[in-house]
Amino acid sequence: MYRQQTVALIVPVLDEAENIAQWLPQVDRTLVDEVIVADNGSTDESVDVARRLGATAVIEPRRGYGSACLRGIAATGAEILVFMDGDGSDDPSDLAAVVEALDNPGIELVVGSRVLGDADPGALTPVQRFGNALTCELVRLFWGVRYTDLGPFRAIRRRALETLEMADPDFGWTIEMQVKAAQRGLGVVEIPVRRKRRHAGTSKVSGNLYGSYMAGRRILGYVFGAFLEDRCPSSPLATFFGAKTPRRETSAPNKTP
Ligand SMILES: Nc1nc2c(ncn2[C@@H]2O[C@H](COP(=O)(O)OP(=O)(O)OP(=O)(O)O)[C@@H](O)[C@H]2O)c(=O)[nH]1
Ligand SMILES: [Mg+2]
Repeated sequence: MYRQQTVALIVPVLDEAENIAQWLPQVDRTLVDEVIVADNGSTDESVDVARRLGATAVIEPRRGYGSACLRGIAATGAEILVFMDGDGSDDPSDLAAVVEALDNPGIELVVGSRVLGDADPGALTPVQRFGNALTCELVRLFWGVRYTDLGPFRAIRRRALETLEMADPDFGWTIEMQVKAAQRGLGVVEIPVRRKRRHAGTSKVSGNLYGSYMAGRRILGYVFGAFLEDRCPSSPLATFFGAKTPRRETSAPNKTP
């Protein structure tokens, strides 16, 4: 049972003080051993608010969503890691279902799908829905694994995460985890989660065209890059698309020099 293992909730934030004050008190602390707020460069009170409300706050000098997640992982030894957005758009009442799904036999990664769950009006933009559907279809075509979403609310066993050698410092983080899980044949399940609109503050990604464009480019670049590295590793196109996936032969265990 998952509760016999230690659980950390890791939440990357950038200027979300008002939102942290809203969602953090709603986290059922019987479900998680620690809440880690991973901040990189907030100019508001995010760190102070998180600490005051009982979370561990860690500061990552490198910018980017993935960098913050990596810092959060480094700050804990927990055996189960749960990730959630810090703007109040994920619902902490879904936490139990996300972690409990790890109790299903063979499951190592649980992805909370905002497409399968109820999304409040405007919580997922048309661009986000289209980008998600396109990306998931490409992952199905390239690696045969069906996802419906690249949602940030997810849980993974630490030992599985370590095999993925996560590297994306930015918004390629979620797709990197899902593609690598597919490539390595991890046990994956999606469960429905609710998606709300951000509680307060400013969108850094899907709420503006530039953010959406940059995230979309990064995500699709990752998928094509990983596919090319799989199928034709020496192709310069693989580098062009900016894939971060380590080549399989370099990460193969027990390889003699
Ligand atoms: N640590 C860190 N967190 C970030 C960074 N950029 C965004 N975030 C956080 O990542 C989460 C998702 O970013 P959002 O701005 O909500 O992006 P979105 O969900 O696509 O857009 P909206 O919810 O519509 O505003 C939020 O918790 C942000 O605070 C970053 O560079 N570093
Ligand atoms: Mg958001």
